[in-house]
Amino acid sequence: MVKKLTAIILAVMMIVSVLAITAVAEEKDPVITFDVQSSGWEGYSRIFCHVWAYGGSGFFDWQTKKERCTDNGDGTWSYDLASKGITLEEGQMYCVIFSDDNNKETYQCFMDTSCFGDTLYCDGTMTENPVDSSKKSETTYWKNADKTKYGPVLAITSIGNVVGTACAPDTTPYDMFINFLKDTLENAREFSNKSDQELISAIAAGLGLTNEQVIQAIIEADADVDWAPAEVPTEAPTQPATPDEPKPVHGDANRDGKLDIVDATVIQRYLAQLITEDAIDLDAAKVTGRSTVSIIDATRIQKFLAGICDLDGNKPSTPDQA
Ligand SMILES: [Ca+2]
Repeated sequence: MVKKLTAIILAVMMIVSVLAITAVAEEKDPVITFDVQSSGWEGYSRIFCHVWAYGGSGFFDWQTKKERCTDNGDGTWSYDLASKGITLEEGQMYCVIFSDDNNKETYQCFMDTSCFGDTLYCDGTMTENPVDSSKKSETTYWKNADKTKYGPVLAITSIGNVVGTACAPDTTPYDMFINFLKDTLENAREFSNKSDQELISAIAAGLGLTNEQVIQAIIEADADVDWAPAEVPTEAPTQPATPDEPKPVHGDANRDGKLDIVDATVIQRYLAQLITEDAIDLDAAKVTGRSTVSIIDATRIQKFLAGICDLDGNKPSTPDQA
């Protein structure tokens, strides 16, 4: 009986140890590879890899000895993080740039420990430097990773172009847009040669923002922009196309002859006592027909601009009412 038990225990131990070996074998070595051939770079003699913790600093100085990669002889070069003394922490996001000794470099790409064993390749497109629009670098993607998480870093550039595919873990496209409105819009206006309408519509499309989100962000950033939704969103299930006949312009709270997002903002500023009665047409602002102007009027204008209802608050899908 004792012998039999021992045999069973031995058998179980063997199975456990085999499983443990399998688990270890599936863990990838901390090596990342760059498909230099896909970059079209020529005449280089060295390839370097620069890795840094997102939001932090690099492990080594740019193109120093510890950043040198190893030539695999097949057009790819690898960087063995362990051999350079780098340990990546689980759950931390990192960025990586490969470069050569001819001033060529890739655009920053997100990575973490799940990218070990993977290869970065170029798809032939160039990415505008988010800070300096005169600089462009090679766009890279991981062969086996989700582009929206580990791809080229999503950003709105200094002149208002959306670049990259992977949103940073500590922000959202919506927050990026608000920061753009607050910090970068003026610069983008000056150097992009685009109207507010073109700039903001392109950014919204690039970031996947809805008209409602754009309107909300404009209000939140307190930005004075000349933008209106180009199309009625099709989120409502039975929503027909906007009728062709022009609607009467109520709600022109700032008396500039048109109804747009600025009017909702003017109402909010008035309610917050940031402007006086002189700067608002109170009669025009009472779009809901109440005796005093309220936040409901501003909201009604926002919903109208987003195509959710008409200025009377009716859904566009009820044309048969009297
Ligand atoms: Ca107006």
